[in-house]
Amino acid sequence: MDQSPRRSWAEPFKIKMVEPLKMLTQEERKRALTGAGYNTFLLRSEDVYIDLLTDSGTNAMSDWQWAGMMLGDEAYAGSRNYYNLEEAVARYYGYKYLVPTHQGRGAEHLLSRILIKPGTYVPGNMYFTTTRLHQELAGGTFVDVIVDEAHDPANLNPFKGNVDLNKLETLVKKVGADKIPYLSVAATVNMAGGQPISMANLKEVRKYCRSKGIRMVLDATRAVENAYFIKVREKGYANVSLAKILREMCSYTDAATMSGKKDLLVNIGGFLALNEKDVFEEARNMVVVYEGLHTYGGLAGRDMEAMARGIVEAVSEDHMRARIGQVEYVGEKLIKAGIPIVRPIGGHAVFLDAKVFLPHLKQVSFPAQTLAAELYLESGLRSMERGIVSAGRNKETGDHYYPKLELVRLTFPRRVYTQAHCDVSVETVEAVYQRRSKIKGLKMVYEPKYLRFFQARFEPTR
Ligand code: PM9
Repeated sequence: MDQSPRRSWAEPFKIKMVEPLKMLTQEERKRALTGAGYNTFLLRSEDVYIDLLTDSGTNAMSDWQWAGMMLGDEAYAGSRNYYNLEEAVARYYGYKYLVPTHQGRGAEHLLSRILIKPGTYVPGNMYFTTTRLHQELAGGTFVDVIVDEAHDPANLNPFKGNVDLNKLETLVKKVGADKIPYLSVAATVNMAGGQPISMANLKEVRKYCRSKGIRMVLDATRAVENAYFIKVREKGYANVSLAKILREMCSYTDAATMSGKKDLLVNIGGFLALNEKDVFEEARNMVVVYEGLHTYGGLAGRDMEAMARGIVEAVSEDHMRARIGQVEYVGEKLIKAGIPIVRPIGGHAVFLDAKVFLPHLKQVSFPAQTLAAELYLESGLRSMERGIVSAGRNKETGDHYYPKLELVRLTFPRRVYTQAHCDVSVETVEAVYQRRSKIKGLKMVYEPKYLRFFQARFEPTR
């Protein structure tokens, strides 16, 4: 990574197509927010000024990816773009077999149905919403085995995504290795604040799992961002390419689920990648039931081509330095302004610590949901709650889970916003911070059964 000829993290691209943005008046924003039940997922995109809801499917594609879209082979079976994707996954991720899916949860669904039997346990380095739900729907129980530091927003451990081997061992001793179909490792860990897992930890966990005959499945959704953190933070990797680091990470696992909508710079797409032939055969059988034929998995040929090309672009050192550089730029400005955020700054987003931001609100008054609503009211900035609402309910007791982390995520789509947009976002957070003591909480007035954060509705408390 030659940094000398360029200032800071400046983007390694120029813009040749633009999409106009508009900002509603405060009165209009208030109406939009009330109409959306104080849930940023229920806002119309047109009513949003800067959209930091998610980095999922919101990326800007390159001219090379758009050119690839024109080469879409829209055959029902055996599209050439499927073979291009298969080759790219084998080369950059190293898995033998590929099953395309419409997005990440399609892959999670297939894998969970195949490997998880009722009464089994799936340990993981923190839960992710869709991943855990598919595990539970298949009859499994998720068990959190991430290091304690991950639950502490202020802890500066550079690898807060690491698996705690003691926690894993305790589970194995308690339930037996034969009750654990696989260990789920995410890189980076979204719900912990985009925190990476180290190569040393992956290696050590692999050794332990091998000795017990436990499979490892990688959630590779943001694995290239994780590879970047390994490169800049872990001893021995400074001069290793991101592509090589990624291959090494994957080599310690048996399979991967992938939401291509993040690292892979596309608007739709995902896959399940495997090394075990029999599991692959099962997945290929099931994909035709739930997604589409095994050579398209719910995607158009052009979507697969864009994703195959995105795989190549994702490991570009310049791209990743600018991508993470932008997130760090925002995070550092917020730290300077005294705003409480999760540290170290994550890969895909800056996470505001709503418990510290709004200390007068109890967790049952949904501080992160409230803060996300206030950011929208302030300037039309859209963010996402990642706290008690996202955590859902314990299926046994019916009570809310009360996660230690009560966060609001400012998530950066790749190659979409400029430094000036970043500055406006920071100013918005600062303005809400100034008036934080006057902010009142919310109550939930509608709660859907699954993944409630998407569609729940709220009203202000008096
Ligand atoms: N992540 C995100 O905004 C999409 C909406 S929230 C459910 O962060 C991981 C680590 C993810 C992820 C989605 C999925 C599911 C799996 N693993 O959205 O189905 O961050 O493509 O992927 C979202 P799909």
